[in-house]
Amino acid sequence: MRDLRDFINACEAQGQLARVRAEVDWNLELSHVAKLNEERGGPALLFENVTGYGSPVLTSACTTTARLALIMGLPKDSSLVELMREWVRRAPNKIGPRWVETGPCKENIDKGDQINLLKFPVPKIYPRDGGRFFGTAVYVVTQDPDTGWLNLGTYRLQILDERTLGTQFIKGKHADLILKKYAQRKQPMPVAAMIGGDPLLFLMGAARLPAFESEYEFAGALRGAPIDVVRGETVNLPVPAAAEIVVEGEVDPEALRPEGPFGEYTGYYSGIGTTPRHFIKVNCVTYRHNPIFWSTTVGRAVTDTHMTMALTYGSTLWQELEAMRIPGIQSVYCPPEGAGRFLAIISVKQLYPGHAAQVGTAAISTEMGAYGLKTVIVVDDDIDAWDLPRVLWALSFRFQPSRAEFIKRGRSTPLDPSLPLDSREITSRLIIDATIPYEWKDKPVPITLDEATLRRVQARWGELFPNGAAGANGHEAAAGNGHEAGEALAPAATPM
Ligand SMILES: Cc1cc2nc3c(=O)[nH]c(=O)nc-3n(C[C@H](O)[C@H](O)[C@H](O)COP(=O)(O)O)c2cc1C
Ligand SMILES: [Mn+2]
Repeated sequence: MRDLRDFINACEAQGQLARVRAEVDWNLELSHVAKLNEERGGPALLFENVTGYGSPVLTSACTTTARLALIMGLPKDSSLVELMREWVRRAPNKIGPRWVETGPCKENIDKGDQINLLKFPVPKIYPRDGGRFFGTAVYVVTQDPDTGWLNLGTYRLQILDERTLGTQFIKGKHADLILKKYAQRKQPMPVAAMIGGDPLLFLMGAARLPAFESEYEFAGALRGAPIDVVRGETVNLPVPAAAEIVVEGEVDPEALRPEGPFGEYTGYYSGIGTTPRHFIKVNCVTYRHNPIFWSTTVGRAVTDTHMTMALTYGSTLWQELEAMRIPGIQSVYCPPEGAGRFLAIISVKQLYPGHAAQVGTAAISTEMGAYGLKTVIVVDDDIDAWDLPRVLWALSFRFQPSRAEFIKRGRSTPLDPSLPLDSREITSRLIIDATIPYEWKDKPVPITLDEATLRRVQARWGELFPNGAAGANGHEAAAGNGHEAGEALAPAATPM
């Protein structure tokens, strides 16, 4: 899969794409169709007839695990955790981008008076949004002027006028760190913002890789092949050759313009009215013929932003725990309902006293966890991190509030609606150790089924329930009784 068109074709071949041929207005109507579609777990949508425009809009690309699997080149019935496990497995083998002479992103080159961001069918998503957001499924490349570190980050971009994009580089995000370096030098920061290309690049933009790591190299690791890049026309930055649209420009570190508001993935606005923020002065736009404009929806869970972040934030948390060489991590799950970032569940096979506590404190000190992660739940290895009924079971019967760790101060996000609007820089955190303490000599005695009786009962299932009333092989009967997960369930779930 090299570009967005390959992805669209692959979705279509799997029956995971709907073409909307009827006319739809970019002003609210398109986003509302997408949002309702996403709430029903519907397909990716390609709007082919947007009022006043000749080129299409793609939405809902990442709303389901099946389509995230497609992007990662994995079977469509993979679970989110399987995608994350594979992400962590592929992560170490970084492959840098490959420079090529030219590519389809150069099919059209607009400079000077030709530049007009409103040439593209940019949706307005919610009524109270401050305008039309060019950048949602976008990724922005910047480069550290001292070290050459190339960063890709997904930051929303609002159309302020035909040649200006408002930005929101939240403090400490990598574009913000790099912009500070340009501020010291009193120079504008060159940037390029891309839509399209390998859809993995959007996931990379949203991934919480540590500073000084290049998302381009990481994309190479996940894809198992280099990303082909060409040089920008007016910026000395690599841009994906197969991108649909590339916006090149510069950010003046001293200049601000009103930006926002924007309906966020928390289901709330993160501020009242506009906020003065940095902006991109656009110097060149290059794009393919019939460029596909890719947009995400946001708002209350679950949208493709939530699914994207559940995969990318969860994977980077898991990967960083592995990089710390903490043994015994079985699985990590950051539920999409929490946008993959406010709540993390980690399953660990404990090997020594305090191991579960180490996992909890490590999680909140990773690049991902140190930013806004509020609650960590650590469970034993007999519970899968994504198995929420079992996690609730552990919270009820293994967790003891006096063993929770309360941390008063940590880096927060301005998006968190649980904090007052004027003080969202610092958050508290809670680490819930819902494991059975390793050092306990006398551990709670689990109830187990009798193996021989279990097998006999399973063999008689058809005779006991000739109408199939209680499930095919007794699985449901065993699953409902709350026995020790690994022990009772495994044999019952085995097909006879
Ligand atoms: C659709 C979408 C929109 C986002 N908008 C912003 C934004 O406006 N500002 C921001 O700082 N982060 C935003 N994020 C989160 C960042 O993409 C994420 O934190 C990423 O790690 C940033 O890249 P960096 O770590 O290289 O700075 C957004 C994520 C998604 C998926
Ligand atoms: Mn980064």
